[in-house]
Amino acid sequence: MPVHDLYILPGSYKSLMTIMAAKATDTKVQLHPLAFGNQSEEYLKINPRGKSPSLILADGPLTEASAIVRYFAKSSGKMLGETPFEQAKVDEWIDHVNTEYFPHFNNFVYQYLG
Ligand SMILES: N[C@@H](CCC(=O)N[C@@H](CS)C(=O)NCC(=O)O)C(=O)O
Repeated sequence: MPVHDLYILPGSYKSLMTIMAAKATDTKVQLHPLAFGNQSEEYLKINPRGKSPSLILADGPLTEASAIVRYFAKSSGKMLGETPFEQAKVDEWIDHVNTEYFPHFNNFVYQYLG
């Protein structure tokens, strides 16, 4: 089983969800912690937006935490749901967290981080 390089920002919930999904799907990842802001030219080739997480695959880099989580589920066949309804329920929760929870969480966190 290949080991994928996963670039993360330690403590970030977007990175954390990919680490949890890797563990839940028994996907092997090698973590590469990044610092906040001002990423290297080398990293900007992986993710030109300079954000994390980013996953390195044989076909190229994959960014966006939800896409990475879905990739782990699809490539392992785990956590996907078996019926179309179960699969839609998985999407329902991912979409719910992305649209209803994370935006408010950001507002809350950035108030304190400045
Ligand atoms: N749309 C991206 C957003 C990723 C994102 O905003 N990552 C933040 C951490 S939660 C980051 O890398 N911040 C560092 C920076 O802005 O320099 C995703 O869902 O993966």
